[in-house]
Amino acid sequence: MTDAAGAPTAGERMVVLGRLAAPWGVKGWLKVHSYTDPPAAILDYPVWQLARPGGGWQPVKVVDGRTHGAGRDLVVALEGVLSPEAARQFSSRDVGLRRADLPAPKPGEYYWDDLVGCRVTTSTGCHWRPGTSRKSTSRRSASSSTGIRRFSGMDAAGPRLSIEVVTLFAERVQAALAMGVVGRALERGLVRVGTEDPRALTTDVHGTVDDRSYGGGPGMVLKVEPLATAIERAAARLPAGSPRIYLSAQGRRFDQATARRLATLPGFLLLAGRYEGVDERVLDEVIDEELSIGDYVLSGGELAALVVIDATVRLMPGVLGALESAEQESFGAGAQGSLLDWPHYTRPETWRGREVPGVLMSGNHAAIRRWRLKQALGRTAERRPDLMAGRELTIEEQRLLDEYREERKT
Ligand code: 4FV
Repeated sequence: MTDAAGAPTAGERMVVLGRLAAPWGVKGWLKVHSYTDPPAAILDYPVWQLARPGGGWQPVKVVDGRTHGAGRDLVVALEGVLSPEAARQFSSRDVGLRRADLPAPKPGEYYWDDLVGCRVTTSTGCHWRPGTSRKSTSRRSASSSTGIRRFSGMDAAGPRLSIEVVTLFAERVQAALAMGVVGRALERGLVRVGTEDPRALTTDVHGTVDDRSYGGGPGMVLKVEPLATAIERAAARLPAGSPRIYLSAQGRRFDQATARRLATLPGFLLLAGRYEGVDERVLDEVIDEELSIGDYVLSGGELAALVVIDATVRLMPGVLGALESAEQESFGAGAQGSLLDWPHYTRPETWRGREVPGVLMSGNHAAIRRWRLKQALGRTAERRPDLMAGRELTIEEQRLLDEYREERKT
């Protein structure tokens, strides 16, 4: 149902086709980040519903549009939007469609939206549950042109990265993943995260997975079985050669370089321990490496697993939207390399008498780049001299660092 203005009535099932980004050009066009496959399919719908900041949707006619560069970005002209200023009010708004306006799927084909909450088993034995219906019109089936997903067998594209987490708290891990950047990547099928609960494999009435430690001492230890079986079952759902990683304080320190390495893999397994840890023979027999997120002891490996997944998935191509980028971040691979981040500011210009540094509003991009590099160098030298050790500073960097230190004196 729609109201007089053509806006969907409250409670109407909506699907999200994409998200408007920044204004583009001088005639009021906007960039749009498309979630449909192919991305240009979003232009098949002449009237979009734009999410209102306060809730609800507003219909808007699309008068023109085309793809823009590689990937999922397009540029569009919306009816009545004729200047960058007018376009700015539409930035970062979700582009939606009434579910009822989607063409009917053919037999054996489904919309994401229709699969929410289902447990999908693909021909390759992968189990997963499609997330919330934000992106329910992804078209992946080569055979159909009606924006549909065929599940008779996982199509060639499939997730770029498959992760399995062996944990006694599978639901908590899945729930914690279903939000933000990782949540969106899951929904878009860019990454798949499966879980395997060793307790589900126990045969005794108590569901025993742990026992007291040989040699005495407090606390319990996870038994070799059903843990090893759980690890091997989960590993069987991953591409061959996927590393099996145990999260523990005894592991090698997890860092951005490791996240970058994991983001290039087709798959990996994370073992989240509990109690005092796991029987060492499991590590010897079925685990490839140990990672630690820090020199402290957690009550379980789940949080560490979530840290590893978040830091890794956001580095995957296409996960961060147009407005976000991993390129310029701390510990990045880019020019900034392993420097701490520079300070960030946004509106208002003045707050409690505190000003935004003028250079950032100067529009002088060269001066802004220098200011940010100076801040990154200065803060790293102050807070993490270990990151500066062994870093060859360029003449410009050395001059900026000296400048920073001078300014700090005054
Ligand atoms: C940990 C860490 C950690 C070990 C026993 C969970 C605990 C229990 N994982 N970095 N630090 N894990 O303390 O990654 O299994």
